[in-house]
Amino acid sequence: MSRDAMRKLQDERLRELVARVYNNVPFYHRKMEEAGVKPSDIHGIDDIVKLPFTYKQDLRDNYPFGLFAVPMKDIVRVHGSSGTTGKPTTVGYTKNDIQTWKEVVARCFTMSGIDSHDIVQVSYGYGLFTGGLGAHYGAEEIGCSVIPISGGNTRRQLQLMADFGSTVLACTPSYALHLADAMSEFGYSLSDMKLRVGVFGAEPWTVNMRKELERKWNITAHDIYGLSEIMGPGVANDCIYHNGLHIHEDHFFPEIVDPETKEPVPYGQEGELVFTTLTKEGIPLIRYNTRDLSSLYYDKCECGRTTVRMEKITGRSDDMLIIRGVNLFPSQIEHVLLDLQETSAHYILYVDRKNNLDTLELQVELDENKLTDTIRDLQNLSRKIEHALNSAIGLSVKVTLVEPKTIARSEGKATRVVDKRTKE
Ligand code: DLL
Repeated sequence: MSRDAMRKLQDERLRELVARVYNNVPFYHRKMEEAGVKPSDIHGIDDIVKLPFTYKQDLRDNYPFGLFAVPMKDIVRVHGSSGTTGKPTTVGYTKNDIQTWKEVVARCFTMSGIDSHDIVQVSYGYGLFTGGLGAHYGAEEIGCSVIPISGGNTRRQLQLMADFGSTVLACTPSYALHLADAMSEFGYSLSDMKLRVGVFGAEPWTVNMRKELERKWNITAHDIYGLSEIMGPGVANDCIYHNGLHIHEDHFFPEIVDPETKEPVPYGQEGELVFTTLTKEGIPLIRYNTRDLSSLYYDKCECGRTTVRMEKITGRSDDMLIIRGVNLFPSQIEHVLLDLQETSAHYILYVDRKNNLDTLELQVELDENKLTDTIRDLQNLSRKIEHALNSAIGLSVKVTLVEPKTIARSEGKATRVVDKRTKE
């Protein structure tokens, strides 16, 4: 689709959406009144900036179903977040929403080179989390054979992967790493597996981690992005050129805003990613601020797709650590570690405050194939990592090397940071 045709479609869809939420969702009616904007003020997509933002707190305040735009009889599915940080947030889907969701995940999988010949092992969790069912419906839509194994039970994952000849693995990148490392423990090797593609997402991961997973599994790995508030997995995905993630902007209109001022940023600049769900019926969201940090590019991709691309997520604005005044994202640590290729990719960062000074300790597991017994080797290795981290992030980090398999593995989203500082 040409950019002009896409704009036209977005113009129409936004107008229709704004009228719909104004009439059906008291929360949006009120917010628009407060902002002094009426549906008749929205002529096209450029007018989106007149509309108020929506935040996670708004979903919490209207828990569970207060933002739904249709009666419950038209809702066919409910998903939600785990609610580890406060009340859970809930989202509802109509039949049409499920159809759209299938379609966008199918596009993501197609972009990853997957077709009806593939056997897709869905190792994202099934349940209120959107990963499992989202990937499942999308893969079925393109005619793949789906193995709905869900997350966890690593031995069984590997056994079925070998026995069924799974060609695609869909799970979080941290779980894909764990599964790769667990192969030898359970008596499997790459030659037992037919895997060729990974579709990984639900948590931030670096380009270096992609390369590591591609090497360990001998696959091509793709990045799938999404969030339950907007739909679940399937909002965007990278194509074979891995040059950013193509956003399905006929359904999810993206903007980037400054994290402080919430004003739109200049073209190509990083900021918070904001989405408007142009077609969603169950719980349409206007200018939902994801807090995910990215930037947008509208030029045509080498693959031929004309849809806007978002840069791989570097982290969330609320995940940014401020250490002795320096901004730090956990992904920067991962980047350095995987560049060095001297340890495993399993790590955890402890942040503390001693005598009013922030301290950083990085625990990282030794690589099983590069174990050493000499204390000098270990000391040299920690110093090498400390040095590399210091020059990359400008902070001193105490590196503690730990034995393989001592850092807790995650079957879903990994915990990479433990911040022990008391919040002031
Ligand atoms: O994680 C949906 C999903 C499932 C996406 C499976 C991809 C694959 P939530 O649990 O609502 O939904 O969490 C959404 O996870 O705002 C990001 O911070 C993060 N996230 C999701 N995908 C990526 C990704 C699912 N590819 C939150 N890269 C989002 C970086 C991601 N972060």
